[in-house]
Amino acid sequence: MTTPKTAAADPWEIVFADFTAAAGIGSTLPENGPEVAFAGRSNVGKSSLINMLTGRRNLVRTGATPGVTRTLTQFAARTRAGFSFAFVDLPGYGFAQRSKAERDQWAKLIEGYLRKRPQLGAVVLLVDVRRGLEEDDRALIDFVAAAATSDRPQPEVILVATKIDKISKSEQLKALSAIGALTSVRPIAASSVSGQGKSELGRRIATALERIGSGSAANA
Ligand SMILES: Nc1nc2c(ncn2[C@@H]2O[C@H](COP(=O)(O)OP(=O)(O)OP(=O)(O)O)[C@@H](O)[C@H]2O)c(=O)[nH]1
Ligand SMILES: [Mg+2]
Repeated sequence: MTTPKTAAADPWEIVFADFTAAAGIGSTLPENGPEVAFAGRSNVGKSSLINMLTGRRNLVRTGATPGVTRTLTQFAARTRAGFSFAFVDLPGYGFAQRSKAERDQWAKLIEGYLRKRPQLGAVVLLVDVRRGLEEDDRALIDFVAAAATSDRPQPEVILVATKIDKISKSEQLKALSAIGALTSVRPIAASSVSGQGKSELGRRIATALERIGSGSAANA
């Protein structure tokens, strides 16, 4: 695998990104081409990673308090190579302080989306490198696999071990191989603070979405 040496040469770099819509239960996101959703525990850094990838520090609201993202939030994006697609930021799971009613609402919103979105080509699943893959994360992987239908093949799950800046190099190697041992997919090590993983993740997303074809006129 060759990694482009300069950002300017990177065809997967996102050169445009903008908010398009938010949806809750009972509303649907508009169609803005092939879609990639960002999933993971509350506070793991989903919204921060979208900001990092798009090079827009405040495109998506982030915060130290878990539960910041409460709706499905969609952003239109375009790569340097001219590929148009959409990001969807999902509310996080595993936020214990929430009431059962709130957790049920969450499940309904996310599961409805994952099950019914034909243009969903990839799910970026974030895990905190220090916590690894937990039960909720495995449940999400299983849910995505089970939601495949004849109309829609299973979206590709791209695993990201994030907040890698928080641990030393030797701890990183240990943590990444522990995560790798639990799944068949190799995690991408990333940090929204240092920008590590940006190019690899951009390439993986664009490749997965290009495979499902062009959902928007811009890609035709
Ligand atoms: N050190 C470090 N901090 C990070 C990183 N990514 C996110 N954070 C911090 O983690 C906190 C949560 O980040 P968010 O991006 O809001 O997390 P989220 O997954 O969108 O959270 P919810 O919307 O609540 O599900 C914020 O304080 C971020 O600044 C990272 O790569 N490194
Ligand atoms: Mg968020």
